Parts: sequence; structure tokens; C-alpha cells
Amino acid sequence: MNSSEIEAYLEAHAPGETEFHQAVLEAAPDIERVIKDLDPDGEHGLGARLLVPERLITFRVAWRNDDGEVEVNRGYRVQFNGAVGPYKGGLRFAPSVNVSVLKFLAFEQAMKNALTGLPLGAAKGGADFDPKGRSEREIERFCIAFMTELHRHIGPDLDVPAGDQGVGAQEIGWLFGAYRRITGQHVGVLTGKGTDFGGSPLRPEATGYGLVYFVEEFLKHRDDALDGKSVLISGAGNVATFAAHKAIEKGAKVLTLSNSTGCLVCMNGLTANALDALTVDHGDADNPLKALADNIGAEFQDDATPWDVKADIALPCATQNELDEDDAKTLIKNGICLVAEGANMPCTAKAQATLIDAGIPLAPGKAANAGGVAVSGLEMIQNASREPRTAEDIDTKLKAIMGRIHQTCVDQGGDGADQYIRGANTAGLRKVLSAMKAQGV
Ligand code: NDP
Ligand code: 2IT
Repeated sequence: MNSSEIEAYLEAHAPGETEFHQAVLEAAPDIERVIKDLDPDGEHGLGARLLVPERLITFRVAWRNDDGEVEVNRGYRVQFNGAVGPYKGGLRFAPSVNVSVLKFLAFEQAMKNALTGLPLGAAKGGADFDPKGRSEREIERFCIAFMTELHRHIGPDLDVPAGDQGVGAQEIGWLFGAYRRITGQHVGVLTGKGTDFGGSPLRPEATGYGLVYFVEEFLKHRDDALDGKSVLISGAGNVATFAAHKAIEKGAKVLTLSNSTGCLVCMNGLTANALDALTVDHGDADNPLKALADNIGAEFQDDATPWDVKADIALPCATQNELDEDDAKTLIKNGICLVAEGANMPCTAKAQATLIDAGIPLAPGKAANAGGVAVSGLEMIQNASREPRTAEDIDTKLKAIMGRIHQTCVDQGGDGADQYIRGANTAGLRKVLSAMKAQGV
């Protein structure tokens, strides 16, 4: 399948799924190349098999709000590719959740999970439920209602969900409790659990820490280091805050955080103490980031993003398509040296092309944010062996995995600014497609 055949296939069989198209088209040259290598005569039908999820489950989530009224949301699990291992990937609770968004996330997850070197297939799921402004009890009831259906589709050797936007440690606790009460099984069916009931140390920190370890590898490769570098971070959730913590620990100056209402700018650099004061619950209706800015005397710019602040490194850690072509031009004008994606697909296709054309290296989420799912994979090993691990052990393994992913991109990605995109896609696809080919149709 060549790039134009891939595009035609998407138009015919996944019409209107814009985010899914964007993610696949970014990888199209690599899909074409790897398939040509593994299946030169098209005998194995790898292209079409790659682009159609193995299973797309949609379900009704009915629950009662605090006023006793019934609310109904749409729940999903996209089991995209199980060739490499049990389906694995996060659950997202956000009003923007739909089939296109989940298919793009699950497609990227397939390559990301393959890159970790662990036996993980790919899935993604969630619901179009907005936790914002909901009470804790409402979110808990929603989690129970969601698991009442999801439980029949998952299992420790079948499909192991985790968190994503709107789903953190507290939601995983409620989801796990519901699963255990429904099935009577205390098994590793979710990752990101509390450490008191089978969770891995450092899973909450893993995506943000792993992102910074990846950036360190990038800099080391150029005889450079994070100490003294200025960093822009978007988002103020799980990935953003732990990336900020680790970057500060490594001597970088973190100038920004952001959320869907605006941007905190702190030109002196945020401190670890200031970050500790930021506690974000998914139900928060107020604005914890603005409150932090007021507390530490930093500026909060309404409706702004970090991308017009001058810095060395940009780490978009909020959501898809949050950094557009104009933002990319501004970053380039301000002398940015690296964009590394903590979020999944935060750069639009045009932003990506603009950065690459200007020679700015771009580390895609499927490589740079793989630390989260990697530690999820370690949590699965811990649960299967029933042997607890220490934070030190997990941190050492996380660093090693991020180092290997960086090296894989360098080895397989060519010499251009798109080295990390090409390398991550090529290595990830090669593993997934080889596993599919070996297992037959
Ligand atoms: P959280 O829900 O913890 O935080 C999300 C943050 O992004 C919040 O600060 C939110 O602000 C902000 N945000 C959401 N939408 C927008 C928007 N349209 N514009 C600006 N800011 C926005 O999610 P995570 O930190 O877990 O996830 C962030 C990204 O990282 C996602 O792309 C996710 O897929 C990816 N990721 C997450 C992993 C994990 O382990 N959690 C692993 C790998 C990738 P507000 O509160 O105002 O909505
Ligand atoms: O996008 C991602 O890699 C995640 N949300 C984490 C998935 C996981 O299973 O830990």
C-alpha cells in the first residue's frame, strides 16, 4: 500500500475521522516503506489489516447525578492491534472523546507500545463524559457505571486499560474497585493503581519523567545537558506537572504551564515548592493554575498558550493539535532547539511540517511519552509475578527504556530533523507488522 492508496483507503472506510487520518497520514511514508520490505507482493494484506481496528466496542453509560437525574454518556474501547501482546492503552474522560480521537490514539499506541520493547498490544478507550464541575461522588458513580459494561471486555491477558486525560489515580481506584466487586478477581486488569493494591511505584510520574529522560538523551547525543535550559510546558495535569518537576530537578528553568483557560508565565522559572502547591482534581470547576499564579506572584494570561514565550525547548503536554502552524513559526523565530511531545499528537500536521522544514527536531509522542505505558508494562509484570518493585528499580528501568527508544530513533530515522518521527514509526511498525505477518490472516 503506498501513501495515496492509504489516503484513499481512509476516505473510503473511515470517512470524516479527521484525527485518525492525521495520525495515519503522518506515518504513511513509513507504512509504505515497511510494508514494501515485509510484504513486497502485498500477499499478506498488511496495509488494510493495520488500518482497521481489530474491534471497536461502544456502549451506553447510564448513571445518576447528584440531583438524582439520569445522565447517559457514550463509552468506548478500541482494541486496535493485539499482535504484539494484550491490548494496552489509556482511558480518557473528556467531552471531545469520539471514535476518530480514540482511533488516532490507539493507532499511535500500537507503535509506541512496540517501541517500549515490552509485549504490549494497543487499545484506547474512554467516554464523552466531562468530569469538570462534577462532584467526587458523581465521578465515582460514573466510573462504576462505566466499568459495569467495560469489565466484560477486559482482563489481565486480554486488555489492560490505564489512565489518560480526565482519568488519574483516583479514577483508576474507583474503576478497579468496581471491577473487583463485579468479577471477584483481584488481578492486574488496570495499571496506574495505588501502590497499596498492586500499583507500580512511579507510574503517576512515569510519562513526565520519561519525557525529560528522553530530552536528556537528545541533549547528551549533542554533548549538551538540561542544566540552564529554558523550557515551555503546556498543560497542568499529570504529564505536564511531572515533566516540570523532573526538568526543574535537572536544573532547567520551567517558564510556563497552561490549561484550557490560559497560561501561567513565570520568567524566573517555577520552583518545586510552587509546583507542590498545585493540586488538580479532575472535577475542579475553579482554576487551580490561576490560583497558583496568584499565590506565587506569576502572571496568568487568559486564553493564551506558552508558544510565544522565548525558550530553548518546548514540551507540549496538554492535548492533540494544541500547537499550530503559527505557533511553530513563533517558536522558530524565537530560536527553539527541540519540540518533544508529552501529549499525543499535540502538533498539527502543518506545525509539524513547518518545524521540520526549518530543521527543528521534533520528538513525537509515540517515542517521547512512552514512559507512561512502559511503566504500565512493568506494573503488569509486577502483578503477574506478585513481586513488588522499588521506585529505584522502576526509575532505572524507565531511564533505560527511554534511552533505548531514543537510540532506536537515531538508528532507524535517517539524518533529517524528522529523524525521530521516521525512526519511531519505522521501528514501531516493523515490530507490529512483523508480528501480524507471522500470525497469518
Ligand atoms: P490530565 O487530564 O491530567 O491533564 C490534561 C491537561 O491538559 C489539563 O491541564 C487540561 O486543562 C489541559 N488541556 C486539556 N485540553 C486542553 C486544551 N484544549 N487547551 C489547553 N489545555 C488543555 O491529562 P494527562 O496529563 O494525563 O494527559 C495529557 C496528554 O498526555 C494527553 O494528550 C494524553 O493522551 C497524553 N498522555 C498521557 C499519559 C498518561 O500517562 N497520563 C501517557 C502518554 C500520553 P483543563 O484542566 O483546563 O482541561
Ligand atoms: O497515551 C498513553 O500512552 C497513555 N495514556 C498511557 C497508557 C497506559 O496503558 O499506561
